[in-house]
Amino acid sequence: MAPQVSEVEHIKERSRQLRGTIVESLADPTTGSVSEDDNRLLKFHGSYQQDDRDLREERRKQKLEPLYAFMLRARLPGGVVTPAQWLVFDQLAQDYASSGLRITTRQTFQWHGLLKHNLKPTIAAINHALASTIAACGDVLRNVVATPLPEQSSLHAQALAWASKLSAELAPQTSAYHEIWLDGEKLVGEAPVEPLYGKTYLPRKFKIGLAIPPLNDIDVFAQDLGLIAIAEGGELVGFNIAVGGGMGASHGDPATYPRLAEVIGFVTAEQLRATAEQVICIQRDWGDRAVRKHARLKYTLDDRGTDVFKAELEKRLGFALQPARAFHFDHNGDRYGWTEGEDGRWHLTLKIESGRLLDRGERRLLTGMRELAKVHRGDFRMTCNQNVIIANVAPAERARIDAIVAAHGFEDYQRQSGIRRHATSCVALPTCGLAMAESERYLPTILQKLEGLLEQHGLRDAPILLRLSGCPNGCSRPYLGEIALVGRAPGRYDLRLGADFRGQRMNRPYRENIDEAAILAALDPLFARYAAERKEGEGFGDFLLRAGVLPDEPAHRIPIGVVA
Ligand code: SRM
Ligand code: SF4
Repeated sequence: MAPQVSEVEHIKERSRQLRGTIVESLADPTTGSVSEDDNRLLKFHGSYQQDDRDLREERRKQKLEPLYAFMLRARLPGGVVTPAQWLVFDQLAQDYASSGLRITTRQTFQWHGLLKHNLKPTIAAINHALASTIAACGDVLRNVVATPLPEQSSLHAQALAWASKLSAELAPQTSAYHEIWLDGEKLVGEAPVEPLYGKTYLPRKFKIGLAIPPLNDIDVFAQDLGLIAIAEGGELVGFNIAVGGGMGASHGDPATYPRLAEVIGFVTAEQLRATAEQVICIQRDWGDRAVRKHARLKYTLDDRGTDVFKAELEKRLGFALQPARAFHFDHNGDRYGWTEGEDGRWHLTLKIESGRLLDRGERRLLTGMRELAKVHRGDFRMTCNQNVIIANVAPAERARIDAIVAAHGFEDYQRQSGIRRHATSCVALPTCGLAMAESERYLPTILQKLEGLLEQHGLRDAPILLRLSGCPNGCSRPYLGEIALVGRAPGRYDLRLGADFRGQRMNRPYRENIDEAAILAALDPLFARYAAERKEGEGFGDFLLRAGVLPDEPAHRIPIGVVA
């Protein structure tokens, strides 16, 4: 008997390599939505159908269909955007999107609120600007992320080239994308089967991230495949390979859990392409196609054993991985302000709260970035902490950039509290269909209250890593926050504590399903102890473990919903 597979596998299989009936769905004037099957397939093209959850109830009462709109995500390996591309993306945000440009936790852009008939012109414009949205979502290799700050210029350029190469060479090959969005030639008959992905693509999404120590600003251990660049004498010699990271989980389901990737060895730069491909192929062949919640590489590894996985990888590669090389990470936050690269070019990292670029009162961030793009001669880099770097600025240009930044009300990172500087939050309501609680819209409120508490304890400038998620899927990588709030229900969160600010240790559950008053009440005495008892330079998460507030157990797999 053939093994049972989930319905999504059937949808993929009969889709003729991601075509389905997307063209017909887009042309249907009777609804703002697409069919359910096409909605599944649309993800592979970079878009999710959503509806405005703030208006759901009201529209239901009025017997109207939900206010359907589409989120579109770009594929930008390494988060690099040229000024010309920026201006195109910005124009699309002005013409078609509901809430500006949104920098994501995987250093790319999302546009929210696109109406169905605007999807095609938007995707076409992105492609004409020499970018794409293909495989930004879906059961494929997603946007490959890489340390964005080009301080170590030559090493960084090599690492970025690797991110682009992997992204391009391991992307789906189907011509469906061109056919649907770019008026490419229409396929007649059966679609040729993808060489890497086959007819059914991967069992689930797959993520690769490349970090250059000492910066772990991409959270390399949260990736399905994490690559840690190893340099000798300033030259890239290869990568440590880490497998099986992932943040997603479901409340009350112990079969799902966040997990950190494990380092299984080292490969030379020449061996990297084949290694990445074979890791993907094993997951393609071994991943769970019956239960989607159990279909990430992390579960394959835990089910089969990391040793078994490594042996299979070496067998398929025809060579053994070398022992992992030594590496050290300092932290996983961004470095704000100006930094000088080895080549004398300058880079300015700006704090963007929740990555949302929008004009609101004095804060005219969308306009400010547009003005910067008009004059900037280098490029822009999105960061995985939802910030933006104005990169590769000649020394003589700095003053002009500074003036534009000052005129548009960007967050003044120098005056911000330690916790505000490093806080991130996922999108959540009103667009995310999976959100159980507010996240991006709640961040300003909770930050202000936490700042109030911290100030009382003389901790205003303590750099504490706060991460907020509207549900346990973990899009802001909350399990790597020194403090994390993970949404349970409107106004209620799990409070997790104790990650290390280097992205190498996950936090532990501390209180479950509590409201704001209980969150503040739980943190107040801990802040007091931290202020009184911390050692010089000791992080909040590290302190909580040393002080015995949380158990200090080695764990790359910590269940959701079990209070320490
Ligand atoms: Fe995510 C689903 C937003 C990074 C784990 N994520 C979603 C969806 C598409 C909701 C849905 O399926 O209907 C969210 C759309 C919200 C909206 O309205 O825009 C969404 N995820 C995001 C973004 C935009 C969060 C942000 O605030 O920046 C990030 C886009 C990244 C990108 O550019 O590609 C985003 N998501 C992540 C990350 C972080 C990362 O990759 O570094 C994770 C945790 C790492 C991981 O994959 O394990 C993440 N998202 C998930 C999951 C849980 C997957 C799992 O293994 O269980 C879901 C739910 C799912 O896939 O079923 C999800
Ligand atoms: Fe939506 Fe949950 Fe991801 Fe937040 S963590 S964007 S609420 S899926």
